[in-house]
Amino acid sequence: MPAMSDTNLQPRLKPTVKVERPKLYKVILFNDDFTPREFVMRVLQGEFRLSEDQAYRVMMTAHRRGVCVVSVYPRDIAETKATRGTEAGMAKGYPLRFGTEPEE
Ligand code: TYC
Repeated sequence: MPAMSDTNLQPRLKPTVKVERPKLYKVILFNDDFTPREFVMRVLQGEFRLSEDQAYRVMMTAHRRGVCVVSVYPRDIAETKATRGTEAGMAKGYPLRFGTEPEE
């Protein structure tokens, strides 16, 4: 215990507030045998704002390997974009599917 004369009676000027960086979520594109390549690219460009080049690479990676990470976002943005992408396919009768997964 410090002697009373050593005790700092000044109020702390800076409150200690800890903010954590929100966890990011991956949006995953799943391959299927029916959705046209052009349509997948259109969704990637429109909903996920990928360039034509990026959209082609992501689409072809999912086509060849089964899945591809499109991008990472905070949780609610990732979920909204995945839902909108999946619904864009449903509206045309395609089984196109996007999912989300937390980043490690
Ligand atoms: N495999 C589809 C076809 O050959 C194209 C496709 C690519 C569909 C990627 C979905 O995530 C996908 N028409």
